[in-house]
Amino acid sequence: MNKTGFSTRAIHSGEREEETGAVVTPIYQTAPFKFKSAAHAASVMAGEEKGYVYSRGLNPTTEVLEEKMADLEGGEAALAQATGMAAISAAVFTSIKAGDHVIADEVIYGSTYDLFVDMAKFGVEVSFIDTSDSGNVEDAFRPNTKLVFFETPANPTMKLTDIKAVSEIAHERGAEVMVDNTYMTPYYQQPLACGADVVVHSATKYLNGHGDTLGGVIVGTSDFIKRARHTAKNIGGAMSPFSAWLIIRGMKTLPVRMDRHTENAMAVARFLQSHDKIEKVIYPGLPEFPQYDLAKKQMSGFGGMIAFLLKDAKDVPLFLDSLKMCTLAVSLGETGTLIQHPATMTHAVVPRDDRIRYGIADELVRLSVGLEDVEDIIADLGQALDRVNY
Ligand code: LCS
Repeated sequence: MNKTGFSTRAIHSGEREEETGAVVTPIYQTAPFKFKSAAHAASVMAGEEKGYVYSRGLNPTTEVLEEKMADLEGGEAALAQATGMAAISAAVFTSIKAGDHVIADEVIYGSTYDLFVDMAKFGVEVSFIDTSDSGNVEDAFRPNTKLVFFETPANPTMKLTDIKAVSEIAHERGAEVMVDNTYMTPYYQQPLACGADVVVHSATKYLNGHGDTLGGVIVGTSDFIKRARHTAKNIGGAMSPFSAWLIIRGMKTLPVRMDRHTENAMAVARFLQSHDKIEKVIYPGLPEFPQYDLAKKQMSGFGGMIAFLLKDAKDVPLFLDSLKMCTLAVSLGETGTLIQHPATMTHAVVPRDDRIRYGIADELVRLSVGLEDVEDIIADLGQALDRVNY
């Protein structure tokens, strides 16, 4: 299916001819699978032939999602996990060992940041730096650096990292590059084609798109995914077949949803930009975005995430509490517009001084622009901003 278009592949890749003629991938809601014989069991367990054994390791429904994601990201193989964090932990534990050094961007999702902070107790050193400046990446390298990890755009500040430039620096020095592609999805950005080695996702977000399940995916070479599957099987964070089924269903409409998210976000960004109570709007689709040229080079669309700063942090609670339709909730990438305050919500785990230094200001609000009529999103934001007085 590789030569067909992205939308076609989002629908058809990985899908199988079912014996029953089922057109939609069935949910194989089973923990174990029956062996044909003792000899068959021994051969499958020894890895001499492929077979399903136990859904913590491999499940036919989840496998359809894995093959679809591998194809869409342009990787050799993929592994689905119960959550984005399960996928990121399994991928990181596959990549590194005690004594290694990791370079991580300082602006990443709060739990990912926390995971890297925790790595110290396993004898792994992590340097949090600003990877948007490739020079910083070069400077942070040590002889034992094995992994460079970043999100682009970064949650929540929208800062971009040049995947190609950082991959070249890392590869010259023998390190792997892992990119969290949750914000863009493979529809808008394919990190492997830019030189990265591994892609991770929270499938909870745009891939599923409907906010009704958690999920995570790792994409990479067959060798990396084989090793990750081994690690992940022992950690135990397998994706449930029902979650896989929901995410497969969501992904069939990924391109149409992403295009509408982008169209709505562009209009909302322009509205916020023109509003006198807003200090600054950060959206990669605006020509004023500091890395607009990199955005156009590395992404084929700008997505549905916007960050903006109110003029005064003390007005954030009143603004959020005044919204009538936009939902005050963490998470992102679903049908309805979600709004949250990173300083007190998704990034509350980052110590305040570090957080401010990283640009995650107290005034910063994160908006996941949904698929509602854009006039209604703008009207709701407008009436809430009217309640804020300076
Ligand atoms: N990567 C990114 C970029 C994320 O935004 C998240 C979750 C994860 C990984 C982890 O995925 P999960 O385990 O939740 O599936 N981001 C969230 C957020 O911004 N608000 O709530 C969750």
